[in-house]
Amino acid sequence: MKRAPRPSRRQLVVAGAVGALTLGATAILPATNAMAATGCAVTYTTNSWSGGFTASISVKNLGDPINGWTLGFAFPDQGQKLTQGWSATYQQSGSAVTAQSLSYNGSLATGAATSIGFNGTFTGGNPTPTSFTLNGTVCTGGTTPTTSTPTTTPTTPPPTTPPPTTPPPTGTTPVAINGQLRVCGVNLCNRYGKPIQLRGMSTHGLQWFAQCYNDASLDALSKDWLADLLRVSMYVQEDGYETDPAGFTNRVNTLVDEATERGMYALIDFHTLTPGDPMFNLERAKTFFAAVSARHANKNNVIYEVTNEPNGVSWSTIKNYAEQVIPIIRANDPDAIVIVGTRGWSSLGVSEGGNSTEVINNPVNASNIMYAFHFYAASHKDNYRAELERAAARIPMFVTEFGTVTYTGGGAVDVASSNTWMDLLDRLKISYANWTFSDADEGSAAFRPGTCYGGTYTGTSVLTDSGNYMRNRIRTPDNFPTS
Ligand code: IDC
Repeated sequence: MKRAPRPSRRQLVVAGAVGALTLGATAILPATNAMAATGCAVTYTTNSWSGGFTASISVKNLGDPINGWTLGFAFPDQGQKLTQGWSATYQQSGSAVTAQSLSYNGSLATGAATSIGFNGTFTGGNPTPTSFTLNGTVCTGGTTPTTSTPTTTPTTPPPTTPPPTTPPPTGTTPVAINGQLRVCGVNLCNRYGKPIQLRGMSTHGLQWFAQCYNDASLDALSKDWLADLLRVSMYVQEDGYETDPAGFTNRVNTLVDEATERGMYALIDFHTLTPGDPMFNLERAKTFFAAVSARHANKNNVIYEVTNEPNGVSWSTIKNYAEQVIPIIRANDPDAIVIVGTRGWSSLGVSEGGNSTEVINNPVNASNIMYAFHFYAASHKDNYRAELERAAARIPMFVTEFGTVTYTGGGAVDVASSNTWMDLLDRLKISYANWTFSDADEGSAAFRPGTCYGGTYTGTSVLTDSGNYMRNRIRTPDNFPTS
């Protein structure tokens, strides 16, 4: 493709807590003919807090279409350290940083842009780099021509490729609207790049309540409860996965397929609980996640939760475990979100006397990940809420399990505490799955005992207090943003 050079332009805009800038100027002309036209424009925006910052980067290709890209830049200050990135694979060496495209955002047509970002720490100064390269070309906002005779008067106007737009939804289910999700900043974002909250239910242990998961119950979850999410809770011990790996893998796969058919997101929970050290199950986790990620690699609705509730172990052990399991998932399903449990039964450490600082200062070395937080409303109150809110401003949080009752899974619904929790999650757009979509004989179960042998799951007559409470919260309109 031959194109005329554009007039040079240069602009610098500074905005935001630390700064935002757009770079633009004519690029250096190549000496050879018939080179692909190259050119790029980068917008880099940061938000900072004491010691940390989030960078949001828009990368626009102004040259010929490219398939795979590497963005390069240098932090102006050696004290800046990239901690967790998303939508690209990041590497930092000294102050030099590279961000490499992933399979889903590597292709950029002429004029197309994609958004990536990361969290970082800094000791002071301005964390805004001043120069970027895309596949080695300095991003000056201009285009380089394909010929070495740039003085020729252009005979064709510059291309008028419209900005890329995400196609409108093809259906009304949560997955049809939101598509492949990704982490952006501290949020869970849909295919329009907009933060969303998923609201849904967790199964009970598949080894005990298989009878509760069938077409009728899952139809009720999707069409009567209007849930966005099914968490598939596969215990590893307590007569779970370890007793029949192939059988439990099949059950999980079947339930993921059932969620997919109904346009719901599926959260695959490797439900470790006792023992609390996830390393006890490392080899099982590797085998299991290799199988399920291969099976669901082409789906856009699967989220992986690599360990349910680590307890009695350090954050560094959990992180080490996650960093061994995540690459196995990524090898098959590179763009899926992975959720990592936190210390103290996924309490961000609070239930073991800690807090989220250990995670914020030492995040899992992987992109597109979130951290799990669990609570039981009758047991866990203001100090847990405060810690979740503090963490959620820094790292992406997902409430993969919670109860309206006590942490034993039993007792009465604590309406006041549950309301406060739900309002907090809604306000922060934190996604959640409630324990449990089952008829277990315990206060946390949504259905009255015996429901799963009856065949009817819709309406309120089959529900417990907790089920009724959760159905009311979940079935309000989602209002997912679509532009
Ligand atoms: C509980 C179940 C209960 C079961 C017990 C042990 O409700 O029927 O006997 O596990 O397996 C969690 C765990 C979750 C617990 C739940 C309630 O993730 O497995 O389920 N809970 O105790 N963390 C905090 C509470």
